[in-house]
Amino acid sequence: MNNQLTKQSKFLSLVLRHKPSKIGITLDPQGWIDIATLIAAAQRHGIALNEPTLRQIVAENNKQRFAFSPDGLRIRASQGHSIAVDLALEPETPPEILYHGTAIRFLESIRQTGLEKRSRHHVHLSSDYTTAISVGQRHGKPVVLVVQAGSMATAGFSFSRSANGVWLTDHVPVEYLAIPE
Ligand code: HQG
Repeated sequence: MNNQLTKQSKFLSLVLRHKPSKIGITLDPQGWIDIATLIAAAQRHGIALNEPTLRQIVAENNKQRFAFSPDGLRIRASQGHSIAVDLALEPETPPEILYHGTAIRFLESIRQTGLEKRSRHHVHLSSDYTTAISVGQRHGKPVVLVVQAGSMATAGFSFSRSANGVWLTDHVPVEYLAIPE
């Protein structure tokens, strides 16, 4: 993805996850916005966005962060919101093990309270170790925690999976985490 597209993609993350008011739009309760409305609002605020560019961003985004509605008329972020949206994801049975990448400096606090959702709507978990490392790296020296997701599900904790394959849950208590010393 070239620089211009990456910039537009970051702008989309901002308005579709965190601050739609920045360009005067409102998302529906499931986080969707009409593509034509989004493009017009972006253009009014000096962001050169058009439909082909939007389609390219959705197709090429490295984490598949955005998705079109089945009728192709609306777009939303697949996960990672800080504003209130209900993605209406179905609960799904997770694999036995999931991974959470974080920074070493957070471990002491995580040992006290387990994994919390912080400013997001869920705790984000990955099914592969490599993804977890790169998620953790965003915060500092990375460390990967192993989550006993299968045991959590058996104990009644609910999991769902976003359109881009991120596993989501509300809280991971310490007893389901392997935390390195
Ligand atoms: C940490 C990216 C102290 C948690 C990624 C994480 C992901 C605690 C940070 C998505 C804690 C929150 C989400 C506790 C959790 N004490 N720290 N009790 N519980 N934390 O960014 O999981 O690029 O909100 O370990 O790929 O890093 O945005 O969550 O380090 O899917 O598309 O608090 O964001 O995707 O950080 O990342 P974040 P995350 P995008």
